[in-house]
Formats: sequence, C-alpha cells, structure tokens
Amino acid sequence: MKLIGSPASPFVRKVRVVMAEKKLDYDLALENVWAADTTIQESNPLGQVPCLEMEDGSFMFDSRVIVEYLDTLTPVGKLIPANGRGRAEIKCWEALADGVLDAAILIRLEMTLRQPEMQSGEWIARQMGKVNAGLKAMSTGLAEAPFCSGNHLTLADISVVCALGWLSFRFPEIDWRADYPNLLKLFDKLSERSSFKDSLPE
Ligand code: GSF
Repeated sequence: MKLIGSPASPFVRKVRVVMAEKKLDYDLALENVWAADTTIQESNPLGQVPCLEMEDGSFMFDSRVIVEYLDTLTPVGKLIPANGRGRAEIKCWEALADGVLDAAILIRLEMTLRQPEMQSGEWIARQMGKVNAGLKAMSTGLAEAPFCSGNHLTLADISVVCALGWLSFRFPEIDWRADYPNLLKLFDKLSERSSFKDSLPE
C-alpha cells in the first residue's frame, strides 16, 4: 500500500498512527496539495490527502474510510469495535476530533490565503467557537478515564491526540494544555508511543 500525504496533515497522521499501531507496512509518498504542479486529483478528485493507493492501483479516501478499512486488515490492535453502540461511540469521537480540525483548518486558510482586508472576523469567530466547544466536549467526555472509550487504546484516542497535536503545531495560542489537564494527561501518555513519536507534524 502507498499512502499519499503530507507531514503536517493531522488526517494523514491519524492514518500513519493507525498503520503503526496495527503493524501494517506501507510506503509514504509525500505530496504538497497546495503546489501548482500537484497531481493529487489523479488519485483523489477532491484534491486532498490522505489518499491510499491499493495494490491493484485503485485509490481510497478520506481518512475515516482509510482507517476503518485498515482496522479490518488484521486483528492486531483492534481500534474500532465491530458493531453496535461501542462502534458508534468511537466514530463519534473521531467525528468530533476531525470536526475540530476542519474548523481550525478553515481559520488557518482564511488567515493565510486571504488578504487581511478580505478576512471575515465573523467567520473566524464562528469556527473558533467550534474549536473551543469541541475541546470542551473532548475534555468532558474523557473526564478522568484512562482512555476516551473503554480501557484500552482505540481510534477515539488516536483521533483526539492527532487533533491536539496539530492545534499545538499551528495554533500554539490555543492553550488547551492549561484549560484541560485531563486532555494533556492523555496526550502525554500517547505521545510516548512510537506510533506518535514517528509521525510528529513538521
Ligand atoms: C480531510 C482531509 C484534509 O482536509 C479526511 O481525509 O479526513 N475529511 C478529510 N486534507 C487537507 C490537508 S490537511 O490540512 O490535513 C487537504 O488535503 N487540503 C487540500 C484541499 O484542497 O482541501
């Protein structure tokens, strides 16, 4: 398998961490989707990474579909329950973490791609409201538990820690570490794992 991605993308990181936790082999093909000469749309018409190229030459996106597929490839380190309420709970954590990222990425694009006089403060505030509410919901959901769901590592923890790591990387002014010590505890614990150490955003 070949994973097309960029080293800064939190969604690509989520896939890389899942690959590592499940001990799956893959090649990483770096792609800058913002470069004028990017060929990403030959693989993913939506022009986004991550995109997974399969052995038969077909492509799979987006990150939620890819990680769900990867989890079926081997019973090693099962990250998503097979069915039922537990499965929905994990997918909801993932949707929350990805949604925080989507909102934060919109802010970043507004602030980096648009001239200052064209930027909408109202739009930025709307998205920041989602980031802040999302962080609060993560903290409330985690409470003092060792993991987001159940008593072992799941896709929920991976998604949350990838989101927190990217926020620290791109928005150091969002001080989630001070506001949510329980999220920091989870973050610090998972950051010790080689799957996270080997995929730090850069
Ligand atoms: C989001 C991927 C995404 O936003 C997923 O795979 O989960 N729902 C999708 N990728 C960004 C890179 S990043 O900021 O992680 C991307 O490829 N953006 C280029 C574009 O044109 O949207």
